[in-house]
Amino acid sequence: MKARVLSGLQPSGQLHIGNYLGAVKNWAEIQGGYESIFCIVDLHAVTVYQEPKELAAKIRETAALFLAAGIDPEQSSVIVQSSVSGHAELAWMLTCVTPLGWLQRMTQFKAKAEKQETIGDGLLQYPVLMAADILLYQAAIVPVGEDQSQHLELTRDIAQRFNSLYGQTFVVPATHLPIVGARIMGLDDPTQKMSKSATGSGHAIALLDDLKTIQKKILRATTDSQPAVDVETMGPGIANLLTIAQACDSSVTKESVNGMRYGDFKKRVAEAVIARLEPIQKRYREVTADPAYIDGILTRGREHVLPIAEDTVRKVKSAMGLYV
Ligand code: AQP
Repeated sequence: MKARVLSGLQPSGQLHIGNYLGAVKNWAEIQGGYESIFCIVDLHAVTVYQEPKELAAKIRETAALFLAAGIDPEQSSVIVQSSVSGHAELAWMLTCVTPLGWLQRMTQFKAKAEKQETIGDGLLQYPVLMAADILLYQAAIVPVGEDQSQHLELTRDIAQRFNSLYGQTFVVPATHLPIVGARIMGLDDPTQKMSKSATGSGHAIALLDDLKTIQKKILRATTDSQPAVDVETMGPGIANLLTIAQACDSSVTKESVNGMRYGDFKKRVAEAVIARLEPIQKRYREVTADPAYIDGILTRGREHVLPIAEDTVRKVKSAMGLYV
């Protein structure tokens, strides 16, 4: 039997090249070797306010982008988190075994809480829900970008704590990071992670940006004031662009760009990114031409995973002595 892989992405904001290179590209590459489940985590998205109509549309857009970026519905289940009630149900049971201090230490909570006027409880509970997403399917491997490593560590801690309190119940999952592209930085500020929620038109390359806009954003990306690439001494801006190019096109090497003038180097980066995103955008247009197709994939995914989720919830309830 194949080991199970699970990962997810929030249907909020514009999916960007960091989400793709850090997560979805990796999912597409490994999906065949595992029993793969990829989840549109809409319950996570509502930890901050989402306009309801926009959220509903984003869920389908995200599913279409998964497919366009190489997730094969014949090999993987694509699901919407809120369509399987076990995610929320298990999250409550895990909340009850999670010490508050573990959640308050999460760096993403601290960073996001700083930006909110009022901090919803959901923002604090977010990593417990993420643990539930993973443990619900007894996933062995979780491919994510580096920013999620701390949440994965917490998932392991919660699983182990539950197992030691109530007996062996959960598989303790391992993190799987991409070799190149685990942390893509903002184009406008290469010291900050590229992020959907960051504002500023020059910050991120959205997967659906038109090709001219992509080129413009890359040509305007912040760098230091050296005239040419020096791979020994390059600053964070050039290093980030090089990572993006290498993750998009494996023929881009340090040697092949060393000594290039910044203008030419940026053109090479844009070429690599456009060559990677153009077929994804074409496929996206094909996939979205038939909305019923997307809904069919999501229904099929749900039907496939539901028995797994129900089995785990039953086991957890039984282990805790709840009414089964
Ligand atoms: N900059 C990044 N580089 C590499 N990987 C990244 N990921 C996110 N940003 C980068 C990975 O994308 C997956 C899905 O992320 P998410 O939608 O759950 O939310 P996030 O991690 O919080 O991503 P964002 O884009 O920064 O969204 P906001 O601004 O809403 O918080 C994860 O595997 C993540 O590691």
